[in-house]
Parts: sequence; structure tokens; C-alpha cells
Amino acid sequence: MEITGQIIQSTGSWYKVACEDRIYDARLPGKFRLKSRLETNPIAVGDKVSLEVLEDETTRITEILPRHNRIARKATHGKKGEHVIAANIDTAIVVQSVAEPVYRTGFIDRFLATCELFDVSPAIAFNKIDLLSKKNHEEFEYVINVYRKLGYMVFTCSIKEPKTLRPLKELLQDHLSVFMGPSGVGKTSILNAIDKESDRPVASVSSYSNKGKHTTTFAELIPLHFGGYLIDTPGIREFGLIGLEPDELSLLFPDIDRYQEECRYYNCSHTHEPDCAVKDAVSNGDIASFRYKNYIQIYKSFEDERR
Ligand SMILES: Nc1nc2c(ncn2[C@@H]2O[C@H](COP(=O)(O)OP(=O)(O)OP(=O)(O)O)[C@@H](O)[C@H]2O)c(=O)[nH]1
Ligand SMILES: [Mg+2]
Ligand SMILES: [Zn+2]
Repeated sequence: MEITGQIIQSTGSWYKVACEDRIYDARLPGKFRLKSRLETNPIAVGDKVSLEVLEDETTRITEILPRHNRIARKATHGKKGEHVIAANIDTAIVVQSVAEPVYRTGFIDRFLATCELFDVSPAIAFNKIDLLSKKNHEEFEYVINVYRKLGYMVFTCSIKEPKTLRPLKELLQDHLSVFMGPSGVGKTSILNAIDKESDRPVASVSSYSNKGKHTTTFAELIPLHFGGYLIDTPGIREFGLIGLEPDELSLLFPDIDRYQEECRYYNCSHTHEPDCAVKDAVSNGDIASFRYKNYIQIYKSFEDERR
């Protein structure tokens, strides 16, 4: 019997596939691994597949159906290529927290550039606003305004104040979304708070390092009781932007790309050249200096990779 379904969990060579009648545990034949040399994982959560169910209930994936999109990051542990986090998604949401652990714009900017690259609609959620101190308030407001002015959707919320979750819930409703971010920022806690039928494990962040404990260990596609699906993913330390040529990077930073034509050199990298309109825009505050700093850092990492 041949049926189709959607991958809701992947734990290596076994996949959980949701079909119309039930959830199947399916195996992926080795040949699929040979075919996709550029990906560490040939199938990701959200992928649609054809399945063959044999008499003895053994289930094999026979075909991966075309994706309408995907989001991927650089493979880790010295592996080449990309690691696909999720496929067939409507919105990718990077979750950060204002404290414990404090957000990093470097992570956010790599994520946003990745969304530009894969043509995925992004959003940013800052959680734990109950922990925002007076001292940090001003800087936080500045950062969220920079992103809003760039046209990105920004949410601020706390699981301790349920009404702050409403706008995010509206975004999730009737769509397929994915949460990604560092460990301990509250991705699973937000899911549990938004969907009363979810009771997935969460854990406090380490008081010593202020980092999460990697509580969620594999990506899972979860149906939301109010409509839609959310893929909750394990926390990651760094969101590695997949390798590009260094001179392609500015195309993924709309605020920087906008000035390219005004630079003296048509191929200005905005790192060291004279008469660089980007550097001028940073000096007079038209480009946020943290965005420029993150751009330079990624640019340098691309150059290092080429050496
Ligand atoms: N003060 C405060 N704590 C929160 C909030 N949201 C989550 N937490 C706490 O943060 C800790 C980590 O939450 P998790 O939901 O496990 O974080 P996660 O992002 O899913 O982490 P991983 O699964 O490891 O990637 C838990 O102790 C939560 O109770 C919030 O809005 N405010
Ligand atoms: Mg989690
Ligand atoms: Zn320039």
C-alpha cells in the first residue's frame, strides 16, 4: 500500500510520519542519503513523503515530495554542507529572551539573513520580558525599533503574562511555523502557554552559566488545538549562516544593501574601502552599529572559510 504523509519527527534513520489515518514509524532507505550530499539530513520535519506500508506493517519512505521551501543552517561538528531544520513552512520565528540568557543580535542577524536567503518569512520573539530591568529597558527598546523599522515582525512576550502572548498566537494560528533559538529562552514554554493541550518538558536555565539545558532534543511538528502547526526545535548555540561568497552577504542585509550604489567602488565590501556609503550611514546613525558589526563578523567568517 502506498500513502502520503508529513514528517513530524526525525530521530536519525527513523521518522514519524503523520498520515490521514494514523502516525507511522518509517525507515528511510540508505540510497536517499547518497543522493543528497549537500545536506546532512535528507529529510526534515515538515517534509511530505510517500510511504510504502508492507503486510507486516514495516513502513518505508519511498519518495520525498517536492518542497515549497526549507530553512537550513550550516552543518556542525565539522560536517560539510547544510542541516535542514524544517521544510514547507510559512513563518520562521527566532526566539530570544531579554535575560537568562540575554539575547544576542548576532544570532538574530544570522537567522534573518538565512530567511532572506531561503525566501522564508521571518519573525522575532523576545520572551521573558518580565525579567527586563529598568537599566536594560532603553537599549532593548532601541534594538526592537531597529528591527521594526527594517520591516521585520517583532513580538515581546512573557509566559508569566498570558495576554502578551496573544499577538504571537494569532501569527501561529492556521499556519505552519517553526521556533528556533538558543537553549533556555523559552521556546517550549511558549508553546505550552499558548496551547493548553501541550505539556512538553521545559527546564530551568543553569544558574551558573545562564544557559539552557538542551531540554528539547529533537525537532517535532505539533498540531495546535486552535489551528495550525508549530515545529519546536532543540536549542542551538549559534545559528551558522550557510557559506556564501563574502561579496554576496550584503544582499541579505537590506539596510546595508540599500547603500551599495552610493559607494565609490561598485564591488565595495564596506569593510575597509574609502568613500563607503555604508560606513557613512553607520557614522550618522542611519544604519544601526550593531547590525554593521554583525555584518563585519559574518563577512570575516566567510573569508576565513575560504582560506
Ligand atoms: N521569567 C520567565 N521565565 C521563563 C519564561 N519563559 C520560559 N521561562 C523559563 O525558562 C526556562 C527554559 O524554558 P524552556 O521552555 O525549557 O526553554 P527552551 O527554549 O525550550 O530550551 P531548549 O528546549 O533547551 O532549547 C524554564 O525554566 C522556563 O520556566 C518567561 O516568560 N519568563
Ligand atoms: Mg525546548
Ligand atoms: Zn561600501
